[in-house]
Amino acid sequence: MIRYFISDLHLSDKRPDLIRAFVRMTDELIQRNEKSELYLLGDFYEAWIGDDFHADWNSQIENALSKVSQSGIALYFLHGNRDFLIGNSWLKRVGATLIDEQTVLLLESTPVLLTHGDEYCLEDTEYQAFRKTVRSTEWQTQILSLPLEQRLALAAQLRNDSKSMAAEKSISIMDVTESAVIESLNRLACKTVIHGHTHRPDVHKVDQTMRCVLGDWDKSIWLAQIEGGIYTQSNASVEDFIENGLLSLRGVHREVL
Ligand code: OKV
Ligand code: MN
Repeated sequence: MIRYFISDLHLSDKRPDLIRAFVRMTDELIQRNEKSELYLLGDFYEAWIGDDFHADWNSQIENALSKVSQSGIALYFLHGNRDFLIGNSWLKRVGATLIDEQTVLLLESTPVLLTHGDEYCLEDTEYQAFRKTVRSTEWQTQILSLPLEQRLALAAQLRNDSKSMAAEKSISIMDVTESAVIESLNRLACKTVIHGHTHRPDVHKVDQTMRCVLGDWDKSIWLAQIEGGIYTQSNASVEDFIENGLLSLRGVHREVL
């Protein structure tokens, strides 16, 4: 069994190259014909404004995901801070199963925590307040009742706000508070966490715990996998990947769980 993990693809009409790379990746994972699972750990889209949104660029993505689930690869999704409005219609369309914001995955007998990771960015109190609002069902119900055009405009507005705010914030404020992650791991009796969000791909070993941070798709694409108790994280430039696919991936971390 191979389990694949990706996050922070930020797919949108602005990045047809990333869409091509993603479609190529799914095609190759299907061709491999192994028993496998694919985990989408948040911010799969740049901004999801509701399952009633339809566009050609997104049909390609949904078709690719449908083929994955129909091929027998179990597909799992958890919400990020940009695609928290993904709902049951989308999940059904692509054949994905929604998993909790914090999910403990049992690998043989090793528990591994899966999460997007933004809930651990505690130094950014302004962000945590914003998060609390947009993750509330009241706010989401209200937003989803707006016409699509208004939701598009609101998402663009919020993205601009975020860009100007991020420019004023220090680099460290936008990273996770490591002690909070470790606390979570202890509470959930896990020694390993896989998360994204921070765009700082790495593997951190602290206090006998391992924090595997997935990479964001921008200049390069990233894929992590766990097979036979080994965690491997690899990347390739977008151009290389579109040209040569999985063969172009270079490992940057290989760790025993
Ligand atoms: C992060 C903050 C924006 C603070 C909006 C649907 C909706 C997604 C969104 C787009 C912008 C969040 C998700 C971001 C942090 C902000 C503004 C203030 C205080 C919609 C889907 F509702 F409009 F339809 N957004 N982003 N802020 O850029 O990540 O931290 S964001
Ligand atoms: Mn994120």
